[in-house]
Amino acid sequence: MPPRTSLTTPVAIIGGGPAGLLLSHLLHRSGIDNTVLEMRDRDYTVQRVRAGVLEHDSVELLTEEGLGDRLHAEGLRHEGIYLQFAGQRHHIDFADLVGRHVWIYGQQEVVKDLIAAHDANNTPARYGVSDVEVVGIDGDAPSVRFSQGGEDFEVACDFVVGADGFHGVSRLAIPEARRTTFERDYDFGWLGILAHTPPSSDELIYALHERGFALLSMRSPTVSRLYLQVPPDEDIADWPDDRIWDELDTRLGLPGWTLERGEIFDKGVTPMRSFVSTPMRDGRLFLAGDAAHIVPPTGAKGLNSAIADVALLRRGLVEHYQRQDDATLDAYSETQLSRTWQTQYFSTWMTRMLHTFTGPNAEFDHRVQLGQLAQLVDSRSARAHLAEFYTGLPITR
Ligand code: FAS
Ligand code: PHB
Repeated sequence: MPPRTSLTTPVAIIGGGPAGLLLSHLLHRSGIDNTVLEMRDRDYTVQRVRAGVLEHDSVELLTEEGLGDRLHAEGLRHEGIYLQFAGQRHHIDFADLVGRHVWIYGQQEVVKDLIAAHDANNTPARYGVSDVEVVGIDGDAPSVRFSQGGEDFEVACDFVVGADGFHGVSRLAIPEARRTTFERDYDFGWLGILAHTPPSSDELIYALHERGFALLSMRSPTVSRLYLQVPPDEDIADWPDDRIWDELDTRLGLPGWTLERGEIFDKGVTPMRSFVSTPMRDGRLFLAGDAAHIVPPTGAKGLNSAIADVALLRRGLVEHYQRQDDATLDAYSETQLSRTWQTQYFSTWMTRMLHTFTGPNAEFDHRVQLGQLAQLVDSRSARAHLAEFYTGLPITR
């Protein structure tokens, strides 16, 4: 067995998704060297279709950190959303209610911008790594072992950041006895499509229909992104394009309004779950993004929560290296778990309000949902509550 090649870096980051790449970028801008280890190849990390909404503060942070040019040039700034139920569509005006807004800019684009920034700074991630193993987080000299291109490596570091998503290895490096997980699965999923057709609405439409939830979103003036609530184990093969468009028409349709159809170039079914793993720090290991928490996408919080985690981590690591002050790092898990449970609350609230549920109380529950939505439309403070959460909690950075 050839010996492992030894490397050193202050911060080893596992996962080259938005959380890992953004933290790496922020640390480099703060003069803190780091290494990103990603198991997939570069192109795969770019082509994965995921989130599409960036909160107010997420856009401010990306812009401050030199990642805003294409976002502001190609992203779509939205002042609100529509809620549709009982055959009517209602606008929730974020700008009027809370003076904040959101941007529509695909997660793929955020990852492309991050990779471009890393290339420009000559700090590319290591792609195609395997057998990643986190070692020694209890002591003050942790390391990460991995293989790449047939060679075995061990990178010694001061800190390990697990940004490797829900299916990653980092979270599992925390001994089970020191880890508690909270989860909730929903008995439905989302069938999502990307289509070459101009969006049929100027802003997102969230619809509760007796046949299930539907969402009209977009990626650009020529690409629409739409979702349908379907059973969790639905087979996409059972959904030819016409059936998808017909069902979207039924759930989103209103007299005098037309849903423009177009060529569907991507479709898939995503299960719905809520998940939190505590703590988000164990010794020299910190967790960020989906590695620690998952929300149903109804509140558009997944990517934005990952951004909030790494913004605070960067601050904590800067204070550690520049001022030998560990207060922010020591409070990281508690601070972000408090924020996480608030976003879990909002994402659950939106999911419960806008999806159809089965079971003995389904009919009663559906009318309660309609009552809740009617109250939202009638009450300015209720609309402001939604607007405050949807545009995003402040990002501490
Ligand atoms: P990610 O999962 O994006 O990145 C983790 C990275 O770690 C991946 O590149 C993975 O390859 C790598 N990795 C894993 N194991 C590794 C190992 N052992 N070694 C090295 N690397 C490893 N959010 C929304 O707001 N709206 C949406 O519509 C939406 N849709 C989604 C659809 C899907 C299918 C999924 C899974 C998520 C969706 N989300 C959505 C949430 C999504 O945006 C996530 O919150 C976001 O990707 C989180 O980013 P990261 O924490 O960086 O995790
Ligand atoms: C998306 O555009 O992919 C999207 C938008 C809003 C959501 C979820 C997904 O709540």
